[in-house]
Amino acid sequence: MVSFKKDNIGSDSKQFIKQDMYSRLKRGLSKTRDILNTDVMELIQGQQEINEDLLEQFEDQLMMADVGVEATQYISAHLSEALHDKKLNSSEDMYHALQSSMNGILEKSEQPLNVNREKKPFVILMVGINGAGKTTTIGKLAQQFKDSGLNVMMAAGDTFRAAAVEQLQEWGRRLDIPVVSQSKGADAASVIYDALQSAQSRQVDVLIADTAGRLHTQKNLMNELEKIKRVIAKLDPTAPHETMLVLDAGTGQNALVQARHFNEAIGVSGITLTKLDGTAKGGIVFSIAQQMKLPIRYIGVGEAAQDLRVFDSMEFIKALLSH
Ligand SMILES: Nc1nc2c(ncn2[C@@H]2O[C@H](COP(=O)(O)OP(=O)(O)OP(=O)(O)O)[C@@H](O)[C@H]2O)c(=O)[nH]1
Ligand SMILES: [Mg+2]
Repeated sequence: MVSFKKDNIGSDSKQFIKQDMYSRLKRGLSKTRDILNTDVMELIQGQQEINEDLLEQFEDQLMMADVGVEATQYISAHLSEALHDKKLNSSEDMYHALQSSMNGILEKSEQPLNVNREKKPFVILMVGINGAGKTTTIGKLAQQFKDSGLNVMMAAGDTFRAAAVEQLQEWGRRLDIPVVSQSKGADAASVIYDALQSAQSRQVDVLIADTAGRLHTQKNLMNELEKIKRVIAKLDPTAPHETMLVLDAGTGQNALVQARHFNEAIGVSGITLTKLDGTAKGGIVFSIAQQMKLPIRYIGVGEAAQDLRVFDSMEFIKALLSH
């Protein structure tokens, strides 16, 4: 197993990088934070006391940020109970109660992707609807893997969209990482099969395979993903080691529908939620965590490679509540 930390830098620099990363995360979540109007402190400061009215007002804001009915109810019940037990006497109390109820929903989904180095290669298959951020996430991941010393290869399995192959090749050039491709219109399963063969013979650590965007309702295209999985398994019965569903957080509750369909059709082992920076619907993370019970591997909070972050429940909540 590999953890992606740089150990060759001093502790001051490490602290600086950590703070910089945290402020990037905070900036990325600002639209959702605005909707939640939490700064919880601000919300509370405008009121005389923490009472049922205040909690109801907050419940509305959770719904507006796409936290979803069930997750909102869970948080509200937790806060109401604390109020009833006279445990909400200050803004600090409110902050801590909120943090702990939110963490109650998210912590189980905090399961970072561990690249097993014994697999040569460890195969990651990226799936999702059109424009979710698959190819960009592949580029960002490839960069992070490479920076941590892994030997990476990419497979241009999107043979459908014009310019999809070029988009991945551009990442390959930029990062100096090989990209296995065929011409547009080729069979996606065959491209990925070739890439896996090549990665095996070169003892590559990680192979990341792109696929064309598809709607979860398009049965024939979902069958194609199944075929890709079958073909990969011929070369390595344990592969793919990760089937990563990429979801655009901006699609809000629809992301949940996508997650259900993709999971039923092909089995998803991890989720990446992209574009949290561009949306006020960041509460969808809570819905996904509560309803899907799947690992949330990464969140995307911007365009740069370092804006793809390993999902950390408490860090996410702190950035959202801006304490
Ligand atoms: N702001 C922001 N933009 C992102 C993020 N992730 C992806 N994008 C942008 O979203 C757009 C679509 O990304 P792609 O990676 O091409 O999406 P895709 O899923 O591969 O799309 P198809 O190949 O058409 O299915 C691009 O403009 C990306 O730069 C993110 O976390 N934040
Ligand atoms: Mg793409």
